[in-house]
Amino acid sequence: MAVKYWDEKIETMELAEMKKLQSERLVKQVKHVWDNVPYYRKKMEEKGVTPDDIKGIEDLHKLPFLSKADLRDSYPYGLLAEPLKNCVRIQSTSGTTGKRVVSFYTQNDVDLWEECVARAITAAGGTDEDVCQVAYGYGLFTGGAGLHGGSHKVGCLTLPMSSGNTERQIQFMMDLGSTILCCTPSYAAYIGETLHEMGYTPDDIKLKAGIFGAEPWTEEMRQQIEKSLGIKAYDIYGLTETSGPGVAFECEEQHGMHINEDHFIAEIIDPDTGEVLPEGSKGELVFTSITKEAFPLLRYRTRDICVLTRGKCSCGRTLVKMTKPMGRSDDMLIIKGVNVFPSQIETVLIKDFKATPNYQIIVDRIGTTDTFEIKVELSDDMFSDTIKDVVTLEKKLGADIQQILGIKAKITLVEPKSIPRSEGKAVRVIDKRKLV
Ligand code: DLL
Repeated sequence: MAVKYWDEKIETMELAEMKKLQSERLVKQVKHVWDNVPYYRKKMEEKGVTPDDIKGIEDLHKLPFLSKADLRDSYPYGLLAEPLKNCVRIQSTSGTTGKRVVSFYTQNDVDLWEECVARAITAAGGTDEDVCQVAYGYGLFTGGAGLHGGSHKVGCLTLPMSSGNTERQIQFMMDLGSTILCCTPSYAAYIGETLHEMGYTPDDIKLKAGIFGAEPWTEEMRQQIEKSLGIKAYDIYGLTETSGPGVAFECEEQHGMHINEDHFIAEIIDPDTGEVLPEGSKGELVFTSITKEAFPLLRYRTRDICVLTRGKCSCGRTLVKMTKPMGRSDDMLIIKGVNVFPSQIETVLIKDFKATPNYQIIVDRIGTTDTFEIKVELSDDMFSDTIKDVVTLEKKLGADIQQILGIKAKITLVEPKSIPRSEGKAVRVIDKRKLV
């Protein structure tokens, strides 16, 4: 029988009790950071705060924020709170711009990270009877290591596939009877596509669930993946700075992700002013790690925009929920003065046009004018040799995008399979303006 929770006591804890636990851990953590991280201590001193001022979570707002710029300034060891001899692992971002984010772990940090991921796998219906295929990239990226560790913790038979070699993924999936697939949603869509191309249907595989994250994906994309693989697709969220995947996870309700609040205190702030916003407001997500030993970031600005909601979920968990990130406060596109979130475009493409989730948004600037092009890959069904059909479809798509965004985009329909597939995070946006 499926087990409902990995850690029932924590996952269903009453709010008052959770706040008490968070307060105790926060007080301890602030002292740990003050004593061991001169970089953050200086920031606290500049703000006139000492550990004595932090008596519980009600004082959290007094602490200074940390941002990616701080991580860059203190790269690589400046925010480390433990002697190197106590650290057993690093993981890092795939960052293509600036310096990479490097996160450090003690053995205890690794254990707690795996606990968080184990909760996510359990919430997706995973038990020690499952065969869990991990197709996130292994190596420095936290996806492979995180899901791998969580899968072991749950006791699943773990297939450390890493990403890539899609036909072999499918072969293993069939031969070994994988029941859970973990990878980025774009890679899951590609695996689904390849499965069908190889002449199989979901009936030929045993998959029942997928745990997908690391990049934005829409409800429409969820439905497509669920259909092509015959599974329930669950979202998982996290970032290298806070260990990796498993900061938040979806449950059977598939409506928002529960945050592992006993390890991470979440706040929503106004990204422009830094003011803490009331529950239910849309704003930038900020995390404070209250149990990490080696790399305990306090009030770290994620740049992810979302909404937090509290209230008992139908799954019985009381952990606060975050919506899917709705974009980022730093890379939301502003095209011709209009704020554009790639997810809005994806919704039109998939929901209204049943297009494949393969598209690219290309933004450029000629003189002082922004150009905005969306390349959309046709599915085999939509593909037509008649120029007239293609033009009609381009026009219709263009009109719908304009209605949603308020600005015009040049729509270019391209042949099936002509947009490069991703085995990791998909590259959806090419903003050439940044290169100038
Ligand atoms: O992507 C960790 C991860 C691995 C999460 C596997 C889930 C599964 P980073 O490479 O540091 O870490 O990227 C973190 O990715 O700030 C979000 O903007 C984005 N992100 C992560 N999960 C989701 C998600 C990993 N479920 C950044 N939905 C974060 C939307 C996500 N965006």
